[in-house]
Amino acid sequence: MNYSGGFLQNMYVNLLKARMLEEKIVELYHQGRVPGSVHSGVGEEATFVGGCLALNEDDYMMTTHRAVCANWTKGIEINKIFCDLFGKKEGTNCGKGAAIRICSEKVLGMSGTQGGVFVIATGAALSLKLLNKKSVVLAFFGDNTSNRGTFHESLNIASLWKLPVIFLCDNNQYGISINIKDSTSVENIADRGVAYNIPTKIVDGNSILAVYEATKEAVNHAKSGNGPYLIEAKTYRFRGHMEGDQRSYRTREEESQWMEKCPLRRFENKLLEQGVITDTWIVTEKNKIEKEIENAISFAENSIDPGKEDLFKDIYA
Ligand SMILES: Cc1ncc(C[n+]2csc(CCOP(=O)(O)OP(=O)(O)O)c2C)c(N)n1
Ligand SMILES: [Mg+2]
Repeated sequence: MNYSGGFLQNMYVNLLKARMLEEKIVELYHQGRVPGSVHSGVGEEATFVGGCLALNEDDYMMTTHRAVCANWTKGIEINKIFCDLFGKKEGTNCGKGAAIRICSEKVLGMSGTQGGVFVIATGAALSLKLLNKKSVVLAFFGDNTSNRGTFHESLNIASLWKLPVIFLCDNNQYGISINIKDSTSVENIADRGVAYNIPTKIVDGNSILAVYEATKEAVNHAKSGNGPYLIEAKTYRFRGHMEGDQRSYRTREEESQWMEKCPLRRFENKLLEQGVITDTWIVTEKNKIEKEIENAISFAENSIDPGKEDLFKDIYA
């Protein structure tokens, strides 16, 4: 497909923002400034950002513990993202849910138990259908989470009822320390869609354009009333399952082979070759993003913690 220079520049800026945010979170964690744990998405940004950019403003998204950057792409203010990361009252979850419960009207967050995403996203898609709304729900999930029963139940009912939900798997090859080959009965997560009569697509998860185009196709499919779609984006997490993980279950060679396919570097080189961006332009954009991130960090670090009075607020019972 042919895209305008402006479109590609915007896509690049979103990808760069995602990388800089993910790297900053890791840096802050190792300085002891992020309470709780960090599951870095460095290396997988093309999947998260590419999927998100294929949505319209009125579409919904559900993230994973590794897709913090997608919240920024989907329009949540960076100040609020850092407030959530630091457990501050002005966060989207009032400082009570850390990174995994960042949410907005259009971001339905994630479920702390792996696999909750499928049922929540399918339920949200059911309500969209009943309310006759033309929006879709994009649900990100990890490869190993497709081994949960909720995946199978949700794909079945979503297909039967033709619900507007897109299941987008970031297949980073691992579930904590287990390689997918040792945990999963199929070679491709996408193969599982066949059992539920759901169209599928496997894409290079380190190519932002490939993920964007597949998700656009899935969005059009769902919005035309044809029901769900399953996309598998093959990618890799550059860091451990969580910060502190020594990665003794895989080799440094395997890691460097994947780092050669860095999604940011690849897209950047392509756009430089095409003359869509220049080195000076990149430096200017990086400086702008760096400032935006630093301002958000100081905003969040100077914000107040939730009080005792907030403890029982926003609880559904
Ligand atoms: C029901 C449930 N079981 C186990 C866990 C612990 N857990 C957190 S992340 C994770 C790995 C998930 O792997 P994958 O879906 O591939 O996502 P990735 O971490 O690779 O992004 C597990 C087992 C959990 N949160 N919920
Ligand atoms: Mg995984």
